[in-house]
Amino acid sequence: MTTARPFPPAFLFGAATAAYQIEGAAHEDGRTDSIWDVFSRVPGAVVNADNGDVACDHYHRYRDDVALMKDLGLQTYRFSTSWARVRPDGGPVNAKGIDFYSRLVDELLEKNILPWLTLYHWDLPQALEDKGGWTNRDTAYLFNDYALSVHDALGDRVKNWTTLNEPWCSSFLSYIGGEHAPGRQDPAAGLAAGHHLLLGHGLAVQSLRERDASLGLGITLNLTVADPVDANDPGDLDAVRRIDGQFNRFFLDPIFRGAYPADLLEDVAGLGFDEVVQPGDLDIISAPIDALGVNYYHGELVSAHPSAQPMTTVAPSPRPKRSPFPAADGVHWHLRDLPLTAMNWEVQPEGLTRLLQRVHSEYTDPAGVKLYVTENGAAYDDVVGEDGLVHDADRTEFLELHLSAILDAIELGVPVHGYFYWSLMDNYEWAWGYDKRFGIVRVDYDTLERSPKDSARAYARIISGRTL
Ligand code: IFM
Repeated sequence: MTTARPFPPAFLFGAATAAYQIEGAAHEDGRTDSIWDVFSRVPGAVVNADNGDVACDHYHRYRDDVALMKDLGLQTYRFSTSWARVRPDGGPVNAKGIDFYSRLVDELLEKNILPWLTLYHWDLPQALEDKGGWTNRDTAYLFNDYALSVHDALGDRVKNWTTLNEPWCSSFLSYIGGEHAPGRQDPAAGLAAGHHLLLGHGLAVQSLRERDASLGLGITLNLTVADPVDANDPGDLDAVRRIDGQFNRFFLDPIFRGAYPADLLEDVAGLGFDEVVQPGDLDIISAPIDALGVNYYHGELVSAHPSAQPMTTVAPSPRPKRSPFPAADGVHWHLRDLPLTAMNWEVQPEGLTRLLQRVHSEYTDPAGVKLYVTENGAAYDDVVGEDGLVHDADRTEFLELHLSAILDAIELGVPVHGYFYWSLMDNYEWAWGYDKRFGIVRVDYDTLERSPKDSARAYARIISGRTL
């Protein structure tokens, strides 16, 4: 008989979404194009040429969605605000746009659900991209202005603020890999974007802190755990170093240590990065934070040598797996003998335990920063049964395995403070359009009807029992 494993009394259970992926209402109440509206119209950029014009229509259905969260027993809800809705074209504040978030927050609080707000989940106003986007240093300062205007309206009710979601994606994947908006393919631009995103983060942390010392401020990173195919092969170890460098240390080191890693700077020498980083920037970027959000989906098994087996590829996009980072040419991904999700991502829960241990000991513990898992989830090819419901045993197992991996980390002395399943509902999965379903709630894209899957019921039981 296995004994039930309790979660710590203050552990928060939640679910996450992002503005462009669920809101729809892309042309309503003054909202103007973001880079995703424009990128999704580029032929071939997105599977089925899908876009977020309607998405899950959360903009009009948010009350029902919050009621659903309440039914599931969620304690917290992680969502993002859309810059293009709040400050269309990056210009003055749009009262109707910000009012939507104000109503959403009221609804959450009324249902006793803690709002966990992310300011930037990849939807830069296109008008700012036209001026260089994140390659333009000014964008960092405009991000700070935008953060303050969201705080003007919601600061009395929202206490947990995340500046950026996964800046690896909004810099390297977007400006070097070309796989996400704005679809550029320029290594120097990607590095500049990465730095300016971090600068915007630091500026916003400083000014929000100055406004209200009681806020919980943080950032969410998509971190990974990289392992070598052969731990005795120097080439494989170097592949690990480079992958760890671009996903983890490029972001963690400036935030927690006020410096970019020396080995990465060497790797990218000649790309003008030293001119991008201005004196004083790293002091801003390393402004103390309260919370680090870790998004974990899978780890990486890497080598300097191609895999002997034909690879199904562990692809973060509809294109073959390769690293957008300039210093990662020649890194090869290998697959372990692990189950795959519909994204072809390996199900590797123990990687989450190791990642949390490492981040805790090297970064968050010394800085006194709280650690949360702000995203983790799986896409599967859901089937609607004759009863009209989705019996997604695979997703339930994924959820339980990863919650168990978090409990393992907690038992090993890593204080993890909460978990947000990605995602509350099926939604617009970027370059995959609506093809990949991560939700614990099914969305019928014809009727926009929501129906909780078995995994939602399983999560609700875990939350109410606070044990696994
Ligand atoms: O859907 C995305 C989300 O926007 C950011 N993190 C990963 C998720 C799944 O790919």
